[in-house]
This record gives sequence, C-alpha cells and structure tokens, in this order.
Amino acid sequence: MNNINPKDWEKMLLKYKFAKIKLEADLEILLREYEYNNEYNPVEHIKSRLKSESSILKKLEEKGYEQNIENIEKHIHDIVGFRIVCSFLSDVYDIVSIIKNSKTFRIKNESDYIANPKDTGYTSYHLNVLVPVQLEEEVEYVEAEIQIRTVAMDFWASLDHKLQYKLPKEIPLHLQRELLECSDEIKVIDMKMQHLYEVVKKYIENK
Ligand code: 0O2
Repeated sequence: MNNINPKDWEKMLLKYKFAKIKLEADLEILLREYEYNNEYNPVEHIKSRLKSESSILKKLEEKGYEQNIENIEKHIHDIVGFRIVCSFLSDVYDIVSIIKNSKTFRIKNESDYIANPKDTGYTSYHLNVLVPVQLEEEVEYVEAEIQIRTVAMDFWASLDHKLQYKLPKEIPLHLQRELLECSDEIKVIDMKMQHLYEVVKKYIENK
C-alpha cells in the first residue's frame, strides 16, 4: 500500500517515536514544576499518539503530495500528537506560556483557534514545536503538534470527530449549523466557569 522503502519508513518512524518519548518527559517535568511552584495543577489529562501509517498516507494524498519521506516530513505536521486538556480557559493560556517560555523546544508555529475558531466551530490552541532528539551522530529537531484545550472544548471536538467518521460524506448543513451553535454554547460555559474560578480564587485568597 505504500511504495516507500520499508527501511527508510522504519527509520523515519523511529525518529518520531523518540520525539514522542522526549516530549512526554519534558512536558511532565515542566508541568510538575509548575504544579509545585503554584500549588495548582492546571491539567485534567494528557493524551498522546503517533499517527498511524494509513493516516499519514491518507493525509498526504488529501494534500496532493507524492508518497515519499521528504514530503511526509515537510507536509505532515502531526505525526507526533499531544493533547493537553485543562479545566479553565486561563489554564490553556498558562500552559501555552509554560511551553513557549521553555528553552527545551523551538516553536515552529502556533494557532489560537480559541480567539479565532475554525469555520466548523472547532476551538483549541495549537502549538507546533520542534523537539530536540539526540541521535547517534547529531541532534535532530523533530516536529510535534500539541493541542491545548478545556474539557468543554474537548467534549465538543470528540463528538464532532465521531460524527465526521460516522457520516458517509459531508456533514449535512443543518447539522453543521447545530454543531456551530453547540460550540457557541460551550464558549459561554467556559467563560462562566472561568468567572466562577476567579471568584473562588479571590475568596480563598481573602479568607
Ligand atoms: P486527527 O484525526 O485528529 O489527527 P494540517 O491538517 O495539520 O496539515 P492545519 O489544517 O493547519 O493543517 O492543521 P491544524 O488546523 O493546526 O490541525 C488539524 C488538527 O486539528 C486535526 O487533525 C484535528 O485534530 C484538529 N481539528 C481541526 N479542525 C477540526 C474540526 O473541525 N473538528 C475536530 N474534531 N477537530 C479538528 P487531523 O489530522 O485532521 O485529524
């Protein structure tokens, strides 16, 4: 199904596997230290995955590129994917700052789909980082995508994802509209929760 030399494919995937291991460890350290310094853990849960061979090739085909290692490395930005789900809106931006201020990674690209949601209603903060991976002969910077979002945004995105896979082709227009409405409602809930969080925080500080 794939006409790339199996040895080259394996070598490429190994590099991304190393990047995933490295990023997992570095994020754990950064977030644990933040928790220690602030006596607060902003993270609800973290998920990570390596994109499957078939998904990599499907995405490459959808983007219209020929199947080769060079095109994969250049055009597929989420072979290593992390999702950090947090409680409140402010947690999302705090985590973005923690990662951006870290000297460990290079930031390749960032998209604030919370300030600028996608047309579908999708919201999340995306950071594409370059993870330094020590190989035998050199350090290589390997790309990974980190999606940072609240529990509410995650709820919307996972249901939307399920619908996209369940429906045969395009999501019908009326469903797209309803999904957009749900996304707006979720935005309001996130803002209300943020307000509650700040009220409780002030209350505790003044006690
Ligand atoms: P999967 O199955 O989650 O991996 P790119 O697609 O990365 O080449 P783009 O469009 O600039 O280019 O990437 P973007 O928008 O930074 O990230 C795309 C990823 O965001 C998707 O990956 C999804 O994970 C998520 N995403 C974007 N839009 C939507 C949406 O409308 N609904 C949901 N549920 N998720 C979305 P994949 O590979 O498309 O899918």
